[in-house]
Amino acid sequence: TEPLVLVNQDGAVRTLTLNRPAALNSFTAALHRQLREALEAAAQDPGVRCVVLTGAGRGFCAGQDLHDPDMAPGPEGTVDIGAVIEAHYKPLALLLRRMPVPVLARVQGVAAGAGANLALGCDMVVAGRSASFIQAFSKIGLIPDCGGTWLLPRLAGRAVALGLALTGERLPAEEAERLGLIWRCVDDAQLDEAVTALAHRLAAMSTRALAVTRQCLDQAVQLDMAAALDQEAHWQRELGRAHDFREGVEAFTAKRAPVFRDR
Ligand code: T3D
Repeated sequence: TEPLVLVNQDGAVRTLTLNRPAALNSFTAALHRQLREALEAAAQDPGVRCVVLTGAGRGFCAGQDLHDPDMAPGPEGTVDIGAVIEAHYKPLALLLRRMPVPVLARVQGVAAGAGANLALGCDMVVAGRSASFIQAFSKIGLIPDCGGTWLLPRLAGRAVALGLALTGERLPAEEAERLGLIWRCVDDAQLDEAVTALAHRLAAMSTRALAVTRQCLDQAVQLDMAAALDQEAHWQRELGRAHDFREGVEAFTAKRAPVFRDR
């Protein structure tokens, strides 16, 4: 049987492709398991310095598979969605946030429900012009999950976050870029080139510094300024002792390209 996550390695860039195109790459328990395994394998592999997450076919990911047996009502006529969240969406959102390498979402077509928040939970999102993001949850009586309640107000502010989450409206990629939800919207024909170039650029940088940067930014939004400055001092001290800082300065002085290795 076809794997539900395709894994491709190009230099130091590992691309993970959600592979249930007939169901717009919506999540089943099996897809969750394979994606987590693939992310964990990438995290542990020193040859990986950037991960690209994308979807096969015409969509990125339509969120939870609403036809999955996990969604079938139990004896009392209700569905234990909490169990699915605890088992799958929570660990996935945290795993993404803690990856030791930058994670790039390449979004073609629709990213809906948890699929939208999976993309928005990546470090940078590059989307084709025909892509769109849908906080579909309110339409089926749920709230944004897979980190959506945390991500949306931080990415776009309260007014936009609530507008998107309450209406469940389709947000075209161009608008998503304008609102600051994603990094770039590019012409569909340029998507592969743009993602490949950015991924290799990130892969050549100091992986450790990039991972610490994400961690510090995420922490700092919850800190007062003095505490954020303490955090900067702590990590700058750590990174200042590491190989990559010496290499970066040496390369700059010698006017050559740096060769980073800390991860
Ligand atoms: O456990 C929990 O439930 C908690 C977790 C919740 C997290 C969530 O993600 S909740 C939100 C779930 N997702 C949605 O509500 C989105 C549902 N899908 C749609 O609204 C539309 O499909 C799209 C807007 C995403 C795309 O529309 P369109 O017109 O481009 O495509 P389509 O024809 O609707 O879908 C194409 C096929 O994919 C179709 O199958 P078919 O008829 O050709 O055999 C459709 O049923 C299937 N599909 C799309 N989304 C899902 C799906 N199958 C299962 N689950 C889906 N979410």
